[in-house]
Amino acid sequence: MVPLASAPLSSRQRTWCNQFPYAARWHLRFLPSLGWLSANLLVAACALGAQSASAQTTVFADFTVQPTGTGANFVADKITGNFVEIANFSTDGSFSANLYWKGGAFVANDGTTQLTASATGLGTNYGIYALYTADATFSRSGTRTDFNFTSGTGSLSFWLDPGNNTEYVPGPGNDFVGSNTGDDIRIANGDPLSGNGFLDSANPQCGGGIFCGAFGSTTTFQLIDPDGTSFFIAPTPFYQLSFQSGQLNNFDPTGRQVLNGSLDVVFNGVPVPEPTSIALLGLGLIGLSRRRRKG
Ligand SMILES: [Ca+2]
Ligand SMILES: [Ca+2]
Repeated sequence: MVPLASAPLSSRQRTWCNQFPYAARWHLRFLPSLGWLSANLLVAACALGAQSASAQTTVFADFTVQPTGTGANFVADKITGNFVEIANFSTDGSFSANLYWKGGAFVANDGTTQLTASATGLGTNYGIYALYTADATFSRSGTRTDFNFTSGTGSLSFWLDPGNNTEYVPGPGNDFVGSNTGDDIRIANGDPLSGNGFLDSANPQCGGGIFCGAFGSTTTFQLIDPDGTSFFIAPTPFYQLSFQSGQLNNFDPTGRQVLNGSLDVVFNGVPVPEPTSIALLGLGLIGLSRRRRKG
C-alpha cells in the first residue's frame, strides 16, 4: 500500500484507476472478497497515485487517426475546439444543456504539441464535431453558480464532416439548426456519466468576459464500426470513456441562454489492465483488511 501510494502510477494503473468507478462492479464479481473497505482503499490508492503523478506531468492516452483525404496517419492525445451551448434555466433549479462542439486542432505529446492542419487535414480536408445534450441542476450562492449534470440523461454523438462544410447555429428554441449536414458521418456515440462546473462573474479574471467559469464532464464513448473504427484506428478496441473540459465565458444563468467557450477532449478507459496486476493489488489490500479485522 505504501509503495503504491507514494509512487506515481504506471500507465496501466492510471488507466485502471480512471476506469475504476465504472469497472468496480465488474471486478467485484470476480473478486468477491474485495469488499467495500478494500474498494475504498483502492480509490484512495488511486487518488494518492494520481496526485503523485500529477505533481510530475500530465499524461493523456495516445490514439491514432487515419484522416480523411490523402494525409498520413498520425498519433495525438487531445482535441481542442470551441463550443456553443443552448441552456434553458428553470426556476426550480434544473436546466437543459444542448451543446455543439467543433474540433479545431489535434494535440500530441501529452498536450504539448499542437498539430498543424497540414499534418492532420483537420479544418482543410474534413471537419469533426460533436453534439451533446444533458439535463442538469444548478444552485446559486452570491455571484457564484454551481452546475451538476444529472447522470442517465442526454447523449453524445461524434461526427465526421468529410466536406468540411457543416455549420450549426442556435435555433429559436432548444435545438441547433444545421446546414450542409448531408455528407456527415456519425462515428461514435456516448452517454453522459457525470459532470459539474461553476460560473462566477465576480472572478477577477472574468473582467474581459472570457474566463468566468469552467466545467468538466465524462461520457462513455463507443465507436461505430466501420465508420468510426476506420477514423480512430488505434488502440483497438478504442477507449471507452471521453473526458471533456471546458471554459465558460460570462452569461446570466436565467431562462434561455446561448453561451460559448473553448472545450478540450481526451479519451481513456481501455485497455483493461492485466488480470494479474488487479489480482495482486486486490490480494494485497485483502491481506491488509484481514490483518485489520484480526487486530
Ligand atoms: Ca500521450
Ligand atoms: Ca457537411
